[in-house]
Amino acid sequence: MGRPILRPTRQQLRNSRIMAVMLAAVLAAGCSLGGGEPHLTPDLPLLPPTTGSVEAVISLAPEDVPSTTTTTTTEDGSAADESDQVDLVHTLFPVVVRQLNHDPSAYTQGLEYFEGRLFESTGAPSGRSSTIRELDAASGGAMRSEQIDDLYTEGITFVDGSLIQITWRDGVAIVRDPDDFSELTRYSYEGEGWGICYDGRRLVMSDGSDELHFRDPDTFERAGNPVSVTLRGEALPALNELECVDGRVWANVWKTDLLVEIDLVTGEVLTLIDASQLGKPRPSDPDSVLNGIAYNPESDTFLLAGKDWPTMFEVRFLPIDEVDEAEGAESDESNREEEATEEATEEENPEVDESTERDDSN
Ligand SMILES: [Ca+2]
Repeated sequence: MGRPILRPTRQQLRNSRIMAVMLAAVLAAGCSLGGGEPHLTPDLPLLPPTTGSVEAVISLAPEDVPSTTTTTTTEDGSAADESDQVDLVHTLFPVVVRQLNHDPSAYTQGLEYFEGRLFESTGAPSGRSSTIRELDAASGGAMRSEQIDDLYTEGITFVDGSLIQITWRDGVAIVRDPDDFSELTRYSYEGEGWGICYDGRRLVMSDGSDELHFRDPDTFERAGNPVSVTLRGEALPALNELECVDGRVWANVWKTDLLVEIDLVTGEVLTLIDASQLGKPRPSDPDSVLNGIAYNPESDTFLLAGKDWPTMFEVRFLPIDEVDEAEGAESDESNREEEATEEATEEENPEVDESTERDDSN
């Protein structure tokens, strides 16, 4: 059964394009995202935190962005148009296909599907306790939650059916049985742990810097050299929650509304996702940032979350231009689907369609 698709408005799309261009400009200017003290001591955000700031920029930008075209002189004296560089990184927009509930007291650090089941790891800011949870993959509600009092837990992933949960500054990774969360073993490691994913061969781990480290899935020992992640040639720090998909890695960029798709061989960012319009209004706490990305191979969709957000979003990433061009027609189609869904639900009762209920809930 088709489900209503929430489409961004033209204004949101224009904002998105300009945000992407601004990101490129800020990074090109060498602006640091800052490091250390993650989650507790926020640095200045990379991008303007409010829509208002973006709209102020819109008034200065021509209708058709990207608008940062500049001409520079190369070493051989010829002129180079930098607008070509902007186009090398694709910017996509998350189109919401379904909303799921999320515990508004869950400080999301890791989100992962495993064989159709959904798991979440939460951190422990301001005296809260860390947790490991299994969520209802259909509704998002917590089915099981185990409190972890002595660790500040971060990202999670699965290797051979076992769940691996890393910690921020405790220097340990806990291997758990996903059915009862019992500890099977634990590994020690140097440095901080932020995000982790498994590409089928190696564990990939972030530590808040611009580097991704590789580890042996059987020993948790370092495996090979880390890869430095760059966006248009500039280091991209503050890589947070990770998701391995088809040999590439997706990452939340901490304290921003951006996700990036990273080539693990070159470290280059291939795709930018601007999620600045997702989940608004959001919790007022400045630490309640977008974080948590899980790929569901069964539906070929991504699930995005935020720290202490009341809602998670199942999304597809769509090229902005395609959304822009198709917006009108698809919006009409979406309305027809929504009406058809409502009619079908009314006719097919008494079994209430849970998915329809969820579309209306937060
Ligand atoms: Ca993940």
